[in-house]
Amino acid sequence: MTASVSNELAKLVTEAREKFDSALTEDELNRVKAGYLGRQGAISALMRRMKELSPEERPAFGQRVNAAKDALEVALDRRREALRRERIQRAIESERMDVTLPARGGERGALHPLRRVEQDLVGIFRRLGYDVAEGPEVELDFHNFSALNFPADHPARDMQDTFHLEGEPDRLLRTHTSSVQIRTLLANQPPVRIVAPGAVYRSDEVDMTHSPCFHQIEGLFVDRGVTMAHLRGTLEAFAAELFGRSVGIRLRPSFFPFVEPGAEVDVGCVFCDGAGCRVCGQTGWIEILGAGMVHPAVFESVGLDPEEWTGFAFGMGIERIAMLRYGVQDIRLFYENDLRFLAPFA
Ligand code: 2NM
Repeated sequence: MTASVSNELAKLVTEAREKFDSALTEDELNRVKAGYLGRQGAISALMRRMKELSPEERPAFGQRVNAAKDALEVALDRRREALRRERIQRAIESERMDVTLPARGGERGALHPLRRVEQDLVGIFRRLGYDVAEGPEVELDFHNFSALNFPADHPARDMQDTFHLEGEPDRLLRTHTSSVQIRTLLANQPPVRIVAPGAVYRSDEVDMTHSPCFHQIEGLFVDRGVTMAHLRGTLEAFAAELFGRSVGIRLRPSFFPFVEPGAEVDVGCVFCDGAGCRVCGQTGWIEILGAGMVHPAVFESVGLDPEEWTGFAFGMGIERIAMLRYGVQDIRLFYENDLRFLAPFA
């Protein structure tokens, strides 16, 4: 009896080990384990047959069964660990990815064409030695008009032309970035060389070339002994950089309250080389900016002596430059965020 039960035990251990080793998954291994080591398993069944043994034989048999159980647990653990490693290895293989591949899907963002032109213009002036200055879009009347020599009855100060803040007679949306020039002159002793890019607001009717919010970049150079010749040289250098080659410029007398003399500045048409075409309206010239020598009254309103200090200033619309550069006919396209328009700039 002892011998046959012992034999069975040995056979059982051998057979269980084989089955453990041939289990292909951790689930299968658990099922196989239950068949041997579970309550209803073969080892428990063998234990129940202990009563067939004589009392003297039982302790030794019990020990052998326990030893067999321990051996099976060890075999089980080993196989379980092997299966776990295989599972992880398979996951590593099947989920392997090349993190250096470019991302799929999604669209790449790009600078808005107005921002790109703004950055290019700022870049040109930085290389000419200018710093960039910024100021608030909601301004005081003083910075936007009074200090710039706009008389009290100037039409730009009318509600019709400028956005005023309700119930705040002194506050408005800046109509040009000249307000930043004033702030800079109030805060810094000359020499001052700055450009002020940014959004400005005018109560215009919207059409192909006008928008109530548009963008400007204005420049200011103040030092002792600054002349119109410096202005002209600066604008020639700027135009050459902007169009990538030397282009003629032309100054036509014009009026701005904050300069004297003032000028509108044209560049030789880069589309027809001055011969006359649709872009330049057959004139051979394209107007791109306004400029002039800083008015003595402006110096006085920021506490600088106009006998000591001189300067020039200029300003241009970023939309206008972008429309020329990219051949855009309608300013509204810049504000609609229609990707059919924007994507080609990316
Ligand atoms: C322009 C045209 C002419 C200008 C003048 C000043 C300041 F503050 F110095 F007086 N800032 N910007 C100026 C002069 C701007 O834009 C068409």
